[in-house]
Amino acid sequence: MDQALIEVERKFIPGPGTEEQLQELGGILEHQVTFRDSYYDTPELSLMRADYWLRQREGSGWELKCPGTAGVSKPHQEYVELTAEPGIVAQLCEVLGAEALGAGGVAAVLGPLGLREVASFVTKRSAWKLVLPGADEEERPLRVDLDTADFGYTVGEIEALVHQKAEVPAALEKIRSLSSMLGEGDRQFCAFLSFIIHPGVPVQETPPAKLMVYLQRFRPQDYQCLLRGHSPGEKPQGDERS
Ligand code: V4E
Repeated sequence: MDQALIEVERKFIPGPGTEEQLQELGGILEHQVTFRDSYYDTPELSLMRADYWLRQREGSGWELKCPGTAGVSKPHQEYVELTAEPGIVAQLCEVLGAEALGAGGVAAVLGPLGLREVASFVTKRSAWKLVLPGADEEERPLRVDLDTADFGYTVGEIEALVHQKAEVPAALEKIRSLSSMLGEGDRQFCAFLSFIIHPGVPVQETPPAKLMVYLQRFRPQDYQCLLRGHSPGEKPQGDERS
């Protein structure tokens, strides 16, 4: 795996006052950008079920998010993001149990690896950076993205980038601290949960990723398979229907 930063991140539901709160806390709006993400996987969703997320982001190229050590049920997540195509291809071959493929880039291995587009949507993003009040000025800032997807879902994400695992607990503490300062989101999230959760679907501690909401809305069978950890077409355990 190529030298990569560890992303420690936590999502929240922004409220109408979130941007003002960020400003009051000394946050700086770095840029506003609009981009399309197209996600790829096998028909069995082999990547997503293993917590690998392959996408082509307009303006950035190919990206593969690989799982870190934090479990998906924790309120924060750790991922290593690969952006160099040879590293992505090598990792894809490993996860999919395929023989190493030549150096033709990601697009060239989609067909041979059975990968096709499973989701595509546009995001409008306001990207903020912020050093928490009272923190050392030299400290690496937290990043806060406020995203609105073209299918009508808004979500925020607080992210810290660290070089080593040992730095994760401190990064997490800062994320928690900012998250509670933007605390209104928790109440909104509870209301949001009661709106989206179906009976029998496990309650998540953090708001869902845009992709998960997309799959829930537009590919509900794939979404259920992902939540339940079996592949599409496979009968879920305990499901006696023929
Ligand atoms: C990691 C992940 C997904 C891929 C998209 O990641 P996300 O952080 O939502 O991307 P984005 O565009 O909002 O931010 P950026 O990458 O620009 O910083 S989709 C779902 N997950 C994780 C996940 C999971 N494994 N299981 C469940 C139930 N939810 C979420």
